[in-house]
Amino acid sequence: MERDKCSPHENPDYEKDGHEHDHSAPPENLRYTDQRIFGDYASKNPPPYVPHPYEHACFKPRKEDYKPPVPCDGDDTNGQCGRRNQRSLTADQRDRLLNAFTQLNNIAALGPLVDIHANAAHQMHSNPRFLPWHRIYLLRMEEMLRMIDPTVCIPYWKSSEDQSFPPWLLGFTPTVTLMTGPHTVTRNIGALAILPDTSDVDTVMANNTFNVFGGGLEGIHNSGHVWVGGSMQSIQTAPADPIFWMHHAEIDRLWAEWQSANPGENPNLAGAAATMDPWTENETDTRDIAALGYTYI
Ligand SMILES: [Cu+2]
Repeated sequence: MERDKCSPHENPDYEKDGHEHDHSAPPENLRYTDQRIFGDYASKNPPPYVPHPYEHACFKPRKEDYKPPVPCDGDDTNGQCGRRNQRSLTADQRDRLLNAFTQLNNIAALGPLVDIHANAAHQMHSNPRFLPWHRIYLLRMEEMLRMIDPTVCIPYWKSSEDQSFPPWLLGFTPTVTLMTGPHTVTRNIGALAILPDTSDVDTVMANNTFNVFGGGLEGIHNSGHVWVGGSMQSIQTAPADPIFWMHHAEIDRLWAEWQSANPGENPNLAGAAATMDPWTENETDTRDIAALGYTYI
């Protein structure tokens, strides 16, 4: 696949050829064993004991200090994970999200998930795998967050409307241990790109074939990555910043909205390219977010 690494901008083109897909084995991940989350990366030779997130979170507060979970506060999500606009989160919901994120990082479960995104073998960018692959990726992250705190769902950052970085995240710059070593999140907000606005999003949403829509939405997504800058600008480090997950939830939300308006328009993927490696889901498994267990509020 020929790509000009020097060009400062690029509009993804899903019609171009050259996204043939093979399943070469990813490097084995010796740090974590949960095959459901880490797919082929999970260690085949697990160390004698690896704490499960549930077991790890087993300190219990005194009865009078216990804060009960708040799974349903008026929204009827039919038992589904209700992903909310980050702007509407309560202080408690923000705390719970950042706490779960921090705990995942502390038990060394976050770094390996970031490392999956660093492996271009999964061909999850600049082709029709982009949306379905990241849908599963977010779901795996959400499953892990919910092992720590079952009230947490990934919020979305509607950047086309909120043209600013969520202020409550500005001071949160975790250090995540990656394959390449520790990485502390940095940002360079607004320095290198303009953040697409609602008219840009509307233009993309108006396309009615998957390839034109998908390429357009990925382009909007790319600009958001560069607008945040720093860690978010690099494919190897972006998921270490919690804004990555909220940015992708917004992209996923837009796709879900587009799917409802364009039934039957799906990514054209077959054979190995249709498997969302390192996980086992097929493209067809990614079409219905309700079946995957979440909804956008
Ligand atoms: Cu990505």
